[in-house]
Amino acid sequence: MLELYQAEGCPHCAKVRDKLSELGVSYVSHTPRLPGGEGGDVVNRQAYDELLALGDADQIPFLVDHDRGVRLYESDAIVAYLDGQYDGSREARTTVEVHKPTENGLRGTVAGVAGRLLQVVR
Ligand SMILES: N[C@@H](CCC(=O)N[C@@H](CS)C(=O)NCC(=O)O)C(=O)O
Repeated sequence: MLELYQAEGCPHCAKVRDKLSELGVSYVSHTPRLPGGEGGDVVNRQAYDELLALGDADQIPFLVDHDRGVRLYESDAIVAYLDGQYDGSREARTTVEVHKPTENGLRGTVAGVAGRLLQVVR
């Protein structure tokens, strides 16, 4: 199951929603807060607390892929990840490279796009 923390009016989130629609992938949407560079008003306290607990930043979009144990920020990285993992018409070409854990947790890159990969469980 995929869960997306996002907001209407956030152009980065729209890119991810568009990709999910294009691929026909179902997902659960959460709107923790309104969009905005400095962070908009919290509109769903539970979703907001989840975002902070599952991620490491108050930033949207944020994708959680429960089936693959992946948590990811950065819209371009999320789009590349979805293309690689969920486009059945293409070869799965996303490679997940996990670097050494740092004090900030696991860091990595997805499909060559700088993203922040928080967890991979295989
Ligand atoms: N580079 C990020 C930018 C995302 C972004 O700026 N999101 C805004 C909401 S529209 C946000 O969460 N800003 C708060 C922050 O970055 O701390 C992406 O492409 O996902």
